[in-house]
Amino acid sequence: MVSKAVCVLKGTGEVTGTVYFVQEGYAVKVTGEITGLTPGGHGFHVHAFGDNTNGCISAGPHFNPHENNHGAPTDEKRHVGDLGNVTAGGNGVAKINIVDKFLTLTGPHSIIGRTMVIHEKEDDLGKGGDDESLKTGNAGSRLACGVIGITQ
Ligand SMILES: [Cu+2]
Ligand SMILES: [Zn+2]
Repeated sequence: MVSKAVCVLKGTGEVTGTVYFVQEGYAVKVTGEITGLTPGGHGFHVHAFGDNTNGCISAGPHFNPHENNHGAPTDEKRHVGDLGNVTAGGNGVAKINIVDKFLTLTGPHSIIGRTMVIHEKEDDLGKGGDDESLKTGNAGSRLACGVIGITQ
């Protein structure tokens, strides 16, 4: 049974980060740090594929095994990958400390082998009032990403 995972975020620019995942019962605790961001909120999601052949774009859409619309982490219906926003301070550093009940490291909907993406813009959490809001949260381009892998 996999209980821990890690992801190193890299992109074409300055943004880098490390994200840790620990299975805690039916929830996953997500911690870590991302640096090189502009101050403010940045969309943070698990995307469907662990494919980085053409950079972060190859990771595909948000991980969405239940075919729901995009939403907030607190919504009952959302993409499994919807972790909302992380917020960078004036120093460009975002500290991550999330417990999420949709993520899992085991079973058919495991996030292992999929990709974590940090975005250019703030995620509108599906409340933006347009079609794109219900798919991506209008979070803009993909600044950095990494495949989620098993660790000890
Ligand atoms: Cu995303
Ligand atoms: Zn989504």
